[in-house]
Order: sequence, then structure tokens, then C-alpha cells
Amino acid sequence: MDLVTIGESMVLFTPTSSGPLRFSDRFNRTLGGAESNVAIALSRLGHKTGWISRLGNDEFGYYIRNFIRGEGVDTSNIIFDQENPTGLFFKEMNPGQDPSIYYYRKSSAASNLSPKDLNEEYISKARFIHLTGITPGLSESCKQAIYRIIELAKKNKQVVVFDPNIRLKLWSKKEAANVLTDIAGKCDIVLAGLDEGQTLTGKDTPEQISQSLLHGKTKVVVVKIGEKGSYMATQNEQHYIPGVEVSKIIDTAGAGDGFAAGFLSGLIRGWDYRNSAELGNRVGAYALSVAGDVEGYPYWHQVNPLNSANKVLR
Ligand code: KDG
Repeated sequence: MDLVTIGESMVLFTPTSSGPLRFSDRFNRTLGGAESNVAIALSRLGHKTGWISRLGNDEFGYYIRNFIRGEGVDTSNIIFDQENPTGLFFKEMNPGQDPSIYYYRKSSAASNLSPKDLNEEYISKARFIHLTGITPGLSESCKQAIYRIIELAKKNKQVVVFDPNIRLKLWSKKEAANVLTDIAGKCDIVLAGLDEGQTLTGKDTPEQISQSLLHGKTKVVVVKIGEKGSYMATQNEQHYIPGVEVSKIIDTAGAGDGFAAGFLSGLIRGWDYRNSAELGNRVGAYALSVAGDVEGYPYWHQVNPLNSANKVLR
């Protein structure tokens, strides 16, 4: 297995009209979840991935499992929770602004994930472990599961990649910053949005943020800076990697996860950090050009640098 990830995925309802949800009566049903987004995007790029989670033993749980399994992600370590439901979330489309998000995930099946749900033998087979800051914000038992998986990865000499993905609807900025800074320092690679890096470190620029995050176990930091691309830093090299132009941005959700998948795809292929970050920018750009979290993620032939046909985004 190339990568194992753990987290919550939810059914996403997006209204077909914009404006306040109280007036919306038609919705498209898809799914979202930062960790399964990364697993799906990597699978499309040709890698073997596994997603650990809890889902409700309900129709939405089966829908999510079937979709993710259909994308080629290993779903053998999903637990169907007999008591708690699959989480849901709704988008509210605000013309000219980012959509508003409404979660219905309190006490969901996935927020009951705990260290006892972790199968060490399964986890130890992966080269990379991918974690986000969403999971520790879901509940105390989820936070303990994240610390336990970090311990297992250390014991089994695996590379841990961490995306803070700060969600202020789950916890306060102060609590998120305290916990996520601690977790970041225990991970090998940290991939943070500029605003997240600012929250974690109190610094302003990608250079200052990465210097501050390059401590403890962390050897590589990438700061994602939207349309400007990304900035990657180790103690020995630092580069700005320009963004890929997108003719029309349709939906920013899932772009950061697309970056993570592209970056990790590069590392799995043995590329250096700089070229991997360039692939991350490219995969993230694909996500921007299509509505929905995962619908836009490319297949390998679309981003393979040896294939000249991939230079134009779909
Ligand atoms: O990165 C995209 C995610 O934010 C979205 O899919 C929903 O996972 C999600 C969350 O917990 O907010």
C-alpha cells in the first residue's frame, strides 16, 4: 500500500439554486471528506490507498463506502457503527463569495473513531500515513486515535504527512492552534494553507511560517498560497513554485487535498520535493475547475509530464 489515511467523510448536499438554504428545495447529493479526497485523488493517479473510518450502518454510509470503493480505494478498514449515523453537510451558495458550510456531524459515526479502531498490521503496510487537523477536532477519542496512529507510524518507520485543515466550526482557533501545532511537530511533512500556517505559528510570510514549522520531526513544509502556487522548504532548500493558471475557478473545495495528492504522488514516484510540489499545484488546479470535491481530480495520463497532451487543463 502506498498510503493510508483516516478521517470522516460525509454526504454533501448542494442546492441547485443560490441564496439562503431556507428557500432551497432541490439538492445534488455527493460526498466530501478531506482524507477520502486525498485517497481518491491518489488512486486516480495510479497509487494504492486505504481509508480508515466509521460510517453509520445506514443508506448514506453504504453510499459513501460504495463510492470510495468504486474509486479503487481499499475500504476494508471501515467500521459500520450500529448506533451513530453517517455525518452530513450542506453548502449554501452565496453569489460572488465562498459558499457557507453547515455541518450535521455532531456524534456522527466517525466522531466515535478511537484508538481501538486502529489495526496496526493494516496501517504498518503503508509507506505514507496521511492525517488532517479535522479529525482531532471531531472529539477526544478521535484526537487520541490520531496520536496513536502517529505512535504506530514512528514504531514502523513510516512517513507521516499532516495537513492542518483548520475547521473553526469544530473548535476555537486557540484550541485548534494548540493541538495542531503539537501534532505538526510530530509529523515528517506539513502541508498548510497560508492562513493556517499563520494561525499555527503567528508568523506572516511563507518563509517565516516554514522556518517556524521546521522543528521536531518535521523535515519538509509546504505553504499553499492559492493562485500564487506554493512555497516548499526544507532546512537546505526553499522554492516558490508558481501556480497553474485556471481559466475559470468553479469550486475551491478539495483543491488543498488535490495538492496533497499530487505532492505525495511525486514522492511515491521518487521525485524530489520541488517537482512533487509542482505536481501538487497541477492536481489542485484540476480540482478548481470542476464543482464538487473529487469530481475534478485528474487521472495520471492527464498530468504525466511525459504526455504533452496534458498541458491544457480540461
Ligand atoms: O477539504 C475539503 C473538505 O473540507 C470537505 O470535503 C469537507 O472534510 C470536510 C470537512 O470536514 O470540512
